[in-house]
Amino acid sequence: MKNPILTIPTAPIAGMKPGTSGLRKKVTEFQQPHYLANFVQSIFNAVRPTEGFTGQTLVLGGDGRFFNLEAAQLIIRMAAANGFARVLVGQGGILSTPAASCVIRKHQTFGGIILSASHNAGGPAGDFGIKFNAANGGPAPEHLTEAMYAASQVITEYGTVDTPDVDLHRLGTQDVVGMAVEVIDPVADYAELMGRLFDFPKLRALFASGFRLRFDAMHAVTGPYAHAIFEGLLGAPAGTVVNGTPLPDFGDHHPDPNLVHAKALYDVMMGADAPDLGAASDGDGDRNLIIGRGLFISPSDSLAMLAANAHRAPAYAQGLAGIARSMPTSGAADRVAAALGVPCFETPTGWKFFGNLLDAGKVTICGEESAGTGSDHVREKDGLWAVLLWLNILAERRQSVADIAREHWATYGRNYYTRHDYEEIDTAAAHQLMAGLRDQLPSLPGRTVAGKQVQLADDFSYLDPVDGSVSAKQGVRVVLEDGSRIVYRLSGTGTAGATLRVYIEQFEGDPARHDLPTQDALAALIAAADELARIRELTGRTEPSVIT
Ligand code: VG1
Ligand code: CO
Repeated sequence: MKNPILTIPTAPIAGMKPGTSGLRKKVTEFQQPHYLANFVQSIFNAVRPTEGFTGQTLVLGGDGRFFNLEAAQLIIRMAAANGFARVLVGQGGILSTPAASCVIRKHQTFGGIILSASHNAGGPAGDFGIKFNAANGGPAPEHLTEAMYAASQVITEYGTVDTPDVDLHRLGTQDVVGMAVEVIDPVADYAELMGRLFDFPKLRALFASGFRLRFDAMHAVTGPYAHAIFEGLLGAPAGTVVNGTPLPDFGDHHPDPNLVHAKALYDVMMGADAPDLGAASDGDGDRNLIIGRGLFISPSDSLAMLAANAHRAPAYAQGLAGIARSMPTSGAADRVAAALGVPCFETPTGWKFFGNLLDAGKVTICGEESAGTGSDHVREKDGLWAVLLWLNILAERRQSVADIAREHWATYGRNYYTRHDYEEIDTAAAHQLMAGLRDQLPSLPGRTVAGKQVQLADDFSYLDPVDGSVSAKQGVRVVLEDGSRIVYRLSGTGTAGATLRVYIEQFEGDPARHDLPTQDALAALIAAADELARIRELTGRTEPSVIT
């Protein structure tokens, strides 16, 4: 019989450097001959143990976007050729990012490949992405993504097998040249984990008492999870979950749960007869948007409020070991950590930097200003987890989201916070802008910005307290004498031009001033941010594309 394993000669393709979260490119780029195969083989080459993949299991799933199914078939073939014993794949190729992390950990596998470009648009003209998570269930740390990139620059061949497609819709085990492909229910393991973390009987009682949730799955991956958990296990009425069917192009929307792309949800929550809680998630289910009746909760505030109240959910009843937040995320969580008497860690942007802290047991809850919150239950941020924790807190406190927020600010003070994104600006202009800021850094301390003295101006560098690795150039920050901050960095997830993110924060201790519109409260700093970086002048933009 002819050997079904094929070794295909190939050559390096430029530009395969993973960004903040995996390799993201236009679908059309991934569709080029050998492109996906080159990167998958580069992953395998970078992570292969000396003894090979014999006996190892790979987890595979994605957010349901266009090109996921073709990619899944190729990866299964390549896993077989590379010697894996088993692939666990979500039915229909579906696994949310947090569910993939859960499956990797629960089944003690080698790791997993997640097919997603997260909040980026999908469809044939949209984006595709691929990321590798290690055995702890977390995103590959920087030394591994660097190794993948290095492997992609010297690749000469990849392995695949000449076999028909597996049926990804049929649950159960199929054989691919001696490798077992097990198609699993993408929701089951994850739902079971959520049931252990939270007080489901109490949440059922909450919904039975008439509590109203509106969850917008944005036609992305959380639809099946949200239907099964909220409307199934917790008995919320049908219609609680909207846009709950994953579509390859997300219904032609960006699956980004922010105030631009989830505007419909925002409008419902600000309208008459709004539900008690509005929430949304992104393409791959790791982000969350939280809106109370009449009040948007900034992700930075949500992290702080969840941390302050986490002990009300069974999983966190014993308290928190510590809290971690990404550098641009507001200091609201730091105030909670201080009150709890636990450490607060400041990491670069991207969930991969939380993995070591979580593995070492140094932190229990982590979060990013970009609507990512999670805990030590998996090694990814987790959108539905955040919604369930909010629900559990609401069920215990029996107060509105707005009342909880106002009490929180009265206790800890309010960190007014906003992020301004300038999307798809000219790449050269973006780099010029950042270089201009870096040049100013030495002369900024002592200067007056927005009426206050600059206390610290630097390009954030992170020393990982667990493995001692250093990640430099993680964002320019200008900190004023009262702790107010302006932070600038370029996005590492876009696929067209550059995206400048400007993060602005100011603390307000006086409860009489806790109800200002955020953009008004921060107006002086917003103007100063433009002046310092010459944003209008260099980008030609008069306003941000997205304000959160
Ligand atoms: C963005 C966010 C970052 C997040 C990353 C991945 O990165 O700012 O906080 O971890 O997306 O999230 P960047 O480099 O574009 O700022 V997701 O939901 O795309 O996996
Ligand atoms: Co995401």
